[in-house]
Parts: sequence; C-alpha cells; structure tokens
Amino acid sequence: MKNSRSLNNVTFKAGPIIYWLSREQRVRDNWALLQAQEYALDRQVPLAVAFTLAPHFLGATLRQYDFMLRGLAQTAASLVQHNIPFFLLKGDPGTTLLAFLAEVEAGALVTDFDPLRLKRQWKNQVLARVQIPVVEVDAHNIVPCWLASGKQEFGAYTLRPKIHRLLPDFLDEPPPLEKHPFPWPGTAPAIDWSQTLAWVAPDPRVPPVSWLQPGEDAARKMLQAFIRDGLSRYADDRNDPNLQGQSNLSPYLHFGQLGAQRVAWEVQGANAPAAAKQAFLEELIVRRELSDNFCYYNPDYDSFAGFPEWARKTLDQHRPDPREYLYSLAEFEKARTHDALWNAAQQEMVRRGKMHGYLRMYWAKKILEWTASPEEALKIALYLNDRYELDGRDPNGYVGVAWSLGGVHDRAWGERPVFGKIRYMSLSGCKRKFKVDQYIAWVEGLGQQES
Ligand code: FAD
Ligand code: FO1
Repeated sequence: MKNSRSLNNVTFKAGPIIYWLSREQRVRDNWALLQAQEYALDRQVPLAVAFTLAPHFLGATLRQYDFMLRGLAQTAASLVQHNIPFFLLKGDPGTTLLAFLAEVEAGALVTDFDPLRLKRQWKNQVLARVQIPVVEVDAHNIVPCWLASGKQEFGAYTLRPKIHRLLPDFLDEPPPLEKHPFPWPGTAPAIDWSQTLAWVAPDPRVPPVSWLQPGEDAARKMLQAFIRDGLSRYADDRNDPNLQGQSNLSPYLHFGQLGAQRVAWEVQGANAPAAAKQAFLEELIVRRELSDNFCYYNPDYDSFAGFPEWARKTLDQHRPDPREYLYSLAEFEKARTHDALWNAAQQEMVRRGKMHGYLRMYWAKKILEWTASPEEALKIALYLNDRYELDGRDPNGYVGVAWSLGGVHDRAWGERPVFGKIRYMSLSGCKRKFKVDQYIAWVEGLGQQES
C-alpha cells in the first residue's frame, strides 16, 4: 500500500499477521489495519491487533487515560465483530510485545507511524529483537510524512506545495475493513476496562471532562455536526474564542479515534463556501503535517536547541532584559497572574481540557514574557499543555509551543524586550480581535458549573 514502508528486509514467516495499534486507535479509515488485513488475506492467515498499555505516558493524567481507554474499548469491540481479536498488553511495550509475537508465532508485524521520540524508542526496541518483517504505515497524515518531504521544512510555505502536489494520489475515501475470513485459533482474554484504568492509576487530580464523549462514533458525530453547523463560518469565526468556531476534533485526531483523511474527504465534499473549506483544510492538512515533519526530522523538537538559529540568537541577546512580571509554575497552574485574560484561558484549559486555538498562542507567549528564561518557559508551557489538554502529548503541541516561544515555522518580527524578534501578542491586540470580557465571563460561568 502507498502509505507503507518496510523497516527491515526480512521474509514473511508463515504465522498470523499482527497490527501493533498505537497512534491510530480506530477501526474505520485506518490504513495500518487495512495493510495488515491485506497481508493476512494474501497469505490466508488470521489477523490480530495488539495494544501495549504503558503505565506512564508523557505526564498523561486520569483525564487522558479515561478518554483513551473508553475509546479503545469501543474499538476493541468493533474489531471482534470483524473476526479480529484485540490483545491488551500491559507493561513495558518492548518486552510485552516481543513476548506476544513469540507466543503467537507471528508471521509479520504492522505498526503505525509516530514521530515522537518515546514511540520511536519503543519501535527500535522491538525492531532490534524480531526476525519477522516490520512494516510501518503512516495512517495519521494524508500524505505520508516521509513522502511529503525528506527533510525539516522551514514553514508551511515550503511544505505546502510538496503536499499539494501529492494530495491527488492520497486524498480519496478509505475502503471499509472486511470481516476477516481466517478466524483466530482461540480467543483473546476478556478485558476488564475499569480494572485496566485502576492498573494504570493515573493522576486523579485532573478529572475527565463531560462535554466530549470519546470513541469513533462520537468522533464521527462531532465531524458531522461541525460540517453542518461550523464549517461555513470557519474562516471568519475560528479565531474568536466567543464564537466556538473551531471543530473540536483535535482530541479525536490525537488519539486516532478519527482519521484526518476521513475529515478531509468529507469536508472537501461538503456544501460550504470554498474559502471556508480551504481555510480548514490548510490547518488540518498543511499545518498538522508540518508538525509531524518537525518532530520527525528535528530530534530537539521539545527543547530550545530545536528553535531556528535566528530565534536562538535573538532570545540569547535578550536574556538579560528585566522581566516586568515573574511567575512560578504553581502561579501559572493556579491562574494567579495579573492578566485576567491569561487566567481565563488557563482556567478554560483546566476545566474543559481544551483551550481555544487563538488563545493558545497568547497563553504560551505570555509564559515566555513572565519567566526568567526561554528554557523555563518551554518547560512550563509543555508541562501545562500536556497535563490538562485532551489533545496534548502530540506533535502539534510541541510545534505549537515552539512556534509561540521560539519562532519555529515563523519569521522575525520587530525587536522588543525579552522577545527579541519573536512575534509578540498583547492584551490590547486581543481586545481588538474579540470581546475579551465576554470570554472571561464565559469561563467564570464554567467554574460555577464545575464546583
Ligand atoms: P480546528 O481549528 O477545528 O482545526 C482542525 C484541526 O486542524 C485540528 O484538530 C488540528 O489537527 C489541525 N490544526 C488546527 N490548527 C493547527 C495548528 N496551529 N497546528 C497544527 N494543527 C492544527 N494541537 C494539538 O492537537 N495538540 C496540542 O497539544 C496543541 N498544543 C498547542 C499549543 C500551542 C501553544 C499552540 C499555539 C497550538 C497548539 N495546538 C495543538 C494547535 C491548535 O491550537 C489545535 O490543534 C487546535 O486548537 C485544536 O482544536 P480544533 O480541533 O477544534 O481546531
Ligand atoms: N500509545 C500507546 O501505544 N500506549 C499507551 O499506553 C499510550 C498512552 C497514552 C496516554 C496519553 C496520550 O495522550 C497518548 C497515549 N498514547 C499511547 C500515544 C498516542 O496513542 C499517540 O501515539 C501519541 O501520543 C501521539 O503521537
């Protein structure tokens, strides 16, 4: 398949095909699952899915594990209906998966692409120890990351033409998964999902959200609601936090409960103004794939060293600048700054698990302004983003923060204290763009609901 590439040159063995599901936690529109089934059909062997559940994952709390596991339970049930057993392997991914592959005498392993360092470490651990083919499928990007570009791109303006040239070959409607005709000998152990969550025992201080339901079906409903009610006004409304003009798809895309190709396919075919569709697809395809490009080709994607040279230079020059305000992680986390808008954005994230996209830029940039160094700002922004956001621990997050603090995929702007030539955003600028007081009041209203 066109989204696949072999990670080792080993001939297939006779046994069943295993799909190591990780980033793409869905049945529908999942090219990695479709590739695994194609191999199994060609060889007339059974097919199974394995998920390796890590007890800790980049600071994920109860909020994210609850969302993920409830979605995974639906995906597991749907796989079983397709004659494809789902195996939940708890513990260190490398060792648990290797033991499983040996136990079932797997003929080949299919894995889904993920540019994050931790995920690549898991994959390399397995690659070093197996004697079966390992095939990687990019089922997250519409144009596979390694085909869109073979290097780190400077920005959307350099990646966009490469993606648009290949899009016609990749943007079609994914085929359905077949009911697998070669049954698995025996059955997978039944999974007690509440016991599984208890086994992970994630930090309960960040509770699940109630305004968003996890899983493939809820994701599809959210997409249809957005196409019906939000798409047409997306270009105008998406940057106004008072208008709820965004799609709310990022948690589903992050956990792979919804495929970006499905979103693009249905948006493209929707009855909405071309400008609105174009604005949305630019974000969904170009900006999102730019994030994977950055994390895949830049090993320092989550540190100051990963910023472009001009940005590191200008930030270094302004290290000695006096800071008008200085806040600790605790003061940021408790939304105790002098800025009511910043505090409201922080509260929205803490209470709803999703901050409005326009405010995420302002929120991160103010952390740069109110900390002693860019390194400390980076640490605090990533920590808070990944602790409270449902869509955190994602290439989009590392890039979103690096764009805000370190000019990644951006250009130099007029020089000023602390920021140097990094693009600046101000409260007065926000006031010109939307009714700040209305947003602050709305977030306060959230507070009353929660308590
Ligand atoms: P919509 O506006 O409806 O966009 C639809 C989809 O397009 C999004 O789900 C996303 O996949 C993609 N998209 C939109 N804007 C961007 C963007 N700027 N960069 C990359 N892809 C984009 N996004 C995350 O998924 N996880 C994060 O942890 C995250 N952290 C961020 C931190 C900062 C400081 C900034 C500035 C941005 C961050 N973003 C992150 C990017 C963006 O803000 C979110 O993707 C978006 O707000 C998600 O809400 P939505 O799905 O309703 O967006
Ligand atoms: N992927 C896994 O394969 N196993 C896990 O236990 C796991 C936990 C997890 C928790 C929070 C979270 O946001 C993501 C998590 N993921 C896990 C990874 C996720 O599926 C994505 O692959 C990456 O986070 C996005 O690149």
